[in-house]
Amino acid sequence: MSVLASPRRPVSTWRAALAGVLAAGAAVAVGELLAGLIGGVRSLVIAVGDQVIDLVPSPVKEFAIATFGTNDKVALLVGIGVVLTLFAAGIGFAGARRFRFGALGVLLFGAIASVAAVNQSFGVAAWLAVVPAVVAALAARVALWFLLAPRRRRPAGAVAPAAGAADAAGAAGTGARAPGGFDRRGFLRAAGIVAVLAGGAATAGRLLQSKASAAASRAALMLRPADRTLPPIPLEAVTVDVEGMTPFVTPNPAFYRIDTALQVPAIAVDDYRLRVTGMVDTPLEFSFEQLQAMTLVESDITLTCVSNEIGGRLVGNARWLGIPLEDVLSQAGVRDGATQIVGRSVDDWTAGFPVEAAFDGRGAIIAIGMNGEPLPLEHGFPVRLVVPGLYGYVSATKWLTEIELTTFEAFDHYWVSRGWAVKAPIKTASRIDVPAGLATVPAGRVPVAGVAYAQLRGIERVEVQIDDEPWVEARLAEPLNDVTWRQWVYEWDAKPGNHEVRVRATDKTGETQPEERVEPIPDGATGWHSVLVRVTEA
Ligand SMILES: Nc1nc2c(c(=O)[nH]1)N[C@H]1C(S)=C(S)[C@@H](COP(=O)(O)O)O[C@H]1N2
Ligand SMILES: [Mo]
Repeated sequence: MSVLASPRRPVSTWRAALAGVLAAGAAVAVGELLAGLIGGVRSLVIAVGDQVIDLVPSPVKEFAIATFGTNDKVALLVGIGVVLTLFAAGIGFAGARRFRFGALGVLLFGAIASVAAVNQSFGVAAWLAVVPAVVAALAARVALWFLLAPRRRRPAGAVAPAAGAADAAGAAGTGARAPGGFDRRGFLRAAGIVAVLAGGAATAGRLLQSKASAAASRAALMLRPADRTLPPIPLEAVTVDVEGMTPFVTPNPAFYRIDTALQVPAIAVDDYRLRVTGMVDTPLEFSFEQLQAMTLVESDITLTCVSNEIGGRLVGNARWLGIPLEDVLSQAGVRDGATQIVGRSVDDWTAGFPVEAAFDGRGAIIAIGMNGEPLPLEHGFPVRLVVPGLYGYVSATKWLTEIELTTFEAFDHYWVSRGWAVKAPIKTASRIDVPAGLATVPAGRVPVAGVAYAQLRGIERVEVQIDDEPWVEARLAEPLNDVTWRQWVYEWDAKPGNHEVRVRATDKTGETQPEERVEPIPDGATGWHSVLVRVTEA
């Protein structure tokens, strides 16, 4: 390594400085990545920042707050960035003269970060807290060496290889050294490689950290019990006792998930804000605590997706905990003329539904809980909307950050601007769950069972048809309410052979599901669900 310590020709100042800054960038990026990968370990930037805050005398802190106000933290991070950049440029400059000086700078750097990391990590062993700082310092040293190291020169007359990386191999054995390593293009390429690697690592680290902090925030959250509770669900009454039957309450991990989010948005409760905006008398803003302090109600609601095919599984039933949407809107005061309530998520997805749906007593809620837990991250943690009777794409905004009062003329929400219907009440549907399609069962008594729903209207009747026989009525379990699904069963006396079993439901307005099959787009599928069953000799 002695050759590294004494390059014959110093590299240019800008190159040395850039090498130092990029090495520091690599260190910061590695710190972010490890903070994302190792639970409880903090970002090096944040650890150093918190350490600075701890060390700074309070008059300086007060000055900072007075000067920068709520931007004081941004100002601190910018300050750290500037100092770090200058320090890093210095390291690059020193390293270009003598690599060991640069390495010493990196070591100092790593030591400061280590001390900060140990002091600022809570509930993490010191040896673990120090890992990101140590690895970051190593990464900085490697990056610095990569950018400043001398390369073997090509033997005279050799054909220049296309890729700079081949230089060293092509020149092995000549012993000639080119101090300062790369030519200009080679250096820029190397600098680009370091920058891209660092950028990727930092981005991945930030994403992992926000996910981890949202998960930690959810794990630590104890929801307040409801002010208006519901009695436990009388499962005996609302279910049919058939093996393999769909559970009445869908367990959270089994609840269907539909959204446009590639990466589940991660919001920690402490960072959460809900704004009520647009055509209201008083725009409002709520923290999670403020929302949770409002009247909390429980509500059993079956949610479904407009994209659900006939007989599909994009439907689930949960006991939600939340604040009546009406309460929040009444507090803000909805102005005359507002016709549409738009829910906007943290990732700027939108859904919109009529204002009446918040005030007609159907029980639209701003939900914070699902089946006795905080909302799962994939189902909108920490806050979402649930509106009985409406398909999810117009109503059920997850990761809700804004409720905007507007008109239907003024705004097309996400799926409306992509060709789906503006008004999307849930259509009456019924599904055969048992026996499964293409099942083989022995002849004799075969229970045919499933679910049916007609949110807001309620299910009046479910009928089953075997092949071309007349329709026969199934036995309905008790309804829990008119916005949840209802189970049904028909005791079929199955004869050997292949049979088609069909179902249709009628709602309490007397409407029976139409036979005609239509596709989900633009406002939900119609048609009768059927399954083919093979019945063998008993
Ligand atoms: N932020 C956000 N909320 C959203 C969506 C989305 O893409 N982004 N999809 C909606 C759709 S189409 C449906 S059917 C429901 C599904 O809710 P779930 O995933 O909790 O079952 O969420 C709705 N809320
Ligand atoms: Mo949906």
